Parts: sequence; C-alpha cells; structure tokens
Amino acid sequence: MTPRWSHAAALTGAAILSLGIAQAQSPELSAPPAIDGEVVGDHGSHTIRMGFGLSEGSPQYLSSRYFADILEQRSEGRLTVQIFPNSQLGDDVQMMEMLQTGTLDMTYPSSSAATSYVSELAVFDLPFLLPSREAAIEVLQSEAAQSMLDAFEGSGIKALAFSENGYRQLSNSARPVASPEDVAGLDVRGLTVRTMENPVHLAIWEALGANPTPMAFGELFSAMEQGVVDGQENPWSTILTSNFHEVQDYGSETRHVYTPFVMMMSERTWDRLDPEYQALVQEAARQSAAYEIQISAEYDDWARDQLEARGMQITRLDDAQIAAFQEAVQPVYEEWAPEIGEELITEIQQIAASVADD
Ligand code: TK8
Repeated sequence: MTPRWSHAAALTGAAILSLGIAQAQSPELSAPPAIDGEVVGDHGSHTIRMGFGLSEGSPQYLSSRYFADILEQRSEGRLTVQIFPNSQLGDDVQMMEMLQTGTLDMTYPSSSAATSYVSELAVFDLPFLLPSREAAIEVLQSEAAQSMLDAFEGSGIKALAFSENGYRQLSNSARPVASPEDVAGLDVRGLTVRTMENPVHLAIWEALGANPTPMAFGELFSAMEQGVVDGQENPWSTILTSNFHEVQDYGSETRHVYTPFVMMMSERTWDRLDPEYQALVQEAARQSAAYEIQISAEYDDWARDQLEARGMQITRLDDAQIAAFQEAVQPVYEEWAPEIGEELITEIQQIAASVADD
C-alpha cells in the first residue's frame, strides 16, 4: 500500500479532502490478537488453498488472513494458506463440492448454502429467530451449534468453526421499503429479490410478496446492474464491500435473518495433515472465527452509515414496522418448523432468550 501521507505536503486542499474520504473506506477495526502458542513440530509442508465469496475489505477476508498468519507463524512457514476471495473459484455450493472431491482445501460459505449437508443448519434461515447479536453469538457457541459442525462428518467436509455473516438487510433499486406492502407493490409489481439458493429464504420472500430469484452471489452485482433483479439482501458490510450501493439506491434495516458463516476444510486435506497440524488448524479456525465475529460487529453500523454517506437512502424501521414484517412471514414457520424440527427451534430460542434475560 502507498504510504498515505507521504505526499501530503504537496497536496491541494481538495485532494486532502478526498484522501480523507478514501481513508474512511474502512472502519477502525480491532487489530487481531497477538499470535501465541507454541511452534508445532515439523510434519512436512502443505499449501492450503481457501476460496470464498466476499472481497478483500470484508471481515471474512481480514479474519482469513489472520487464520493464515496463525498457521504460518506456528508452523514456521510450513503451513501456508492461499486465499481466493470474490467467488473467483466458484460460489459457496460449488466450492463445497470441490472440498468433497478434494480439488479445493478450504471454503467459508454461509450456513444457508450448506443445509443440504446438515439440514439442522436451516434453523438459522428462519426469519426473526435471533433477536440480538449477543443472542446469536451465544447460539453459535452452544453445544447445539457444535453438533451441527460435527454432523458434517462423513460428507467429505470437516466443519471447523462458526463465525458471523450477520443480520441481513434488504436493498433495491426501485423504491424505499418500510413495509411488506412496499415489497409486494400495490399498484406496481412486487420486487424481484435475489435470494441465496435456500428454500426457507425463497419462502420468506414469497410470503412478503416479492418475486424471489435464487442466484449465486458472484453473479449478483451484474444481475442488479442489468436490472435482472431489483434487489437483494445481505449484511451492510457485504453491501458496502461488494459495492452494491453503486447499483442500489435504497436500503431497509429489516434484520430479517441472522446468517452465520461456516469455516470448513476438505476431509481429504484434513486426513493428510498430521494430528498436530490438525489441532493447529482447528485452534486457528476458532481464533480467527472469534476475531471475525468481533470485527463484523464493528463493521456493521459503520457500513450502514457509510452507505448512507455515499447516497444510499436508508429506511430505519421501528418496532411496529418490524412486527408487520414478522407477521407477514409467519407462514414460513408453519411450513418449515416441522421440517427443521420443533425441538431444535425451541432449543435455539431458549439459548437466545437466556441472553435476553441476563
Ligand atoms: C458469500 C456468500 C454471501 C451470502 C449470499 O460467498 O450469498 O448472499 O450472504 O455473503 O456467502
């Protein structure tokens, strides 16, 4: 990176102002914790290739760099991680298949893309399930969540850790949205909203009167640019770091779903690693996931304000407006709760409530 202030003395006022704006392109994020723990023994050298969907500025990327640093330092450079962001190796679903066949070592999808491996993960796709980030984090750290990671066993995928994608918000290019009626349109057509390839998300947007269009994340920007879809839903940090505000004029703070990320490795890669390397990979995954959760939280509101500063019109919803969305998506629970499991849903709700009651 060019030293930011090296030529500052030569700059005009206007240029200094624009540098100030450029500087604001990332929030003040906590630095990753110092890497401690012993150097592990020499069990040969491995290069681990890791692909995912988001871009270089994202918490997902920054924490993956930290993961790479932990492995490199604690193996004295014998374990190296090559990171391929921006869906350049494929989308979440394709990269999980590459893990199964052993053509890719690691990926970091949204849990919603992995429900065909572990159906319990679909609990996270239920709308308005987790009322606060604190509750969500408690759930991610619970035994119930650990058993979802364990349930990947035998699939060809070793699931290592949950982290945070975050609360999903609606954006679109057609109109401000403050109610389900605004999504459905009264005398105009319903919004065409890109969703993840996940049946619960389809049901949510159908219930809201949209035309849901499942699509890989990597295709989304150009689909919006070309008007194939009116909108999409993702956390503010993703909307910002993927430059969606360039093609989306309106945002709504709906917080309709909290999506985790799952850091995962090919079982073939895992099996090739010495147990000491495996333990290091597992520990580094937990540490980098914890760091990701921390900076994702730091990023979230900041990203919303940045989007606003860059011209996105953001609609904040009060409790009554959120309640209207909640009511409109009730059919999703009726349809999907039996499928996902009433017991699991209750268990997750109780964990969430235990935080709220604290
Ligand atoms: C990135 C995806 C993405 C997800 C989506 O690979 O597809 O909308 O939220 O961030 O996992």
